[in-house]
Amino acid sequence: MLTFKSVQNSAVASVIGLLSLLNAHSSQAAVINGDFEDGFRGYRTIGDTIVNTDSFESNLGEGATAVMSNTPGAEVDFTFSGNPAVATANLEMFLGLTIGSLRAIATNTVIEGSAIKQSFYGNANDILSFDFQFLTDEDVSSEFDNPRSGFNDFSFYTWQFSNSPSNVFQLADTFSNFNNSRTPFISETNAQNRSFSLAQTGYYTVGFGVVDVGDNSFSSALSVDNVKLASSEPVPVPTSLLALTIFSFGAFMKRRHWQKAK
Ligand SMILES: [Ca+2]
Ligand SMILES: [Ca+2]
Ligand SMILES: [Ca+2]
Repeated sequence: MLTFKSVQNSAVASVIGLLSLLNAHSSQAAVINGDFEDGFRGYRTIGDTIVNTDSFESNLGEGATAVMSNTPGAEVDFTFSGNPAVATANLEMFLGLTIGSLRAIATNTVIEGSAIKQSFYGNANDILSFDFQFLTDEDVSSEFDNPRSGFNDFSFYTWQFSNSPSNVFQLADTFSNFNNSRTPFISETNAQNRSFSLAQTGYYTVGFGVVDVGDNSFSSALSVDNVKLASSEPVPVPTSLLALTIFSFGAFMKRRHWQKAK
């Protein structure tokens, strides 16, 4: 039997239902903890990775930044996290890359490295963007030895749609433009921004990493911050949901009026 109370409850339930649906949609279509202010919450990591707060001064981003490094090196038995960089094949498997993908964009054999990744739900045409900086102890200046392709450490990002093979793109290598660094590394690039557009709607995994090339010495690192997913257009509310809510409110008001008249 329809009572004032039951109509009222159904109207309230519809609104709550609509709000929770909208909320579920917006939290899915987002990157979690993109500014790393909550450590590595929302990410998976492999190798030597830390969330840097103030242990070394970086001009990248604000507050905490993610740092991946290919330490240790043969010359210094040191890692930032206590976990050493991993072999290239392990890195490729972690990132969903086919074996040999990193060698294919390198100037020599890829030895070892570290990475982080996060999976998220995105809509077609959403833009994923992030800030990054590449740091290295390799020779990068023409005043010294010049960068050498045999030891051309590099940083990269990956994206993977659903279970398809991952795609890898280089961010910076030892042939990039460098400044002296105040971090534990000798040289650093400027902070830069990179973005890419999602081709289709669904689950994606974005990854960031750095590798040693040629040998396992003279370390490099990739620092990342402000990972963001921006919608190219507002999420439309399904018309059937709106209609249901309006109908429920209508029924509620009508019933109320009828009860008053009685
Ligand atoms: Ca940050
Ligand atoms: Ca190394
Ligand atoms: Ca190196």
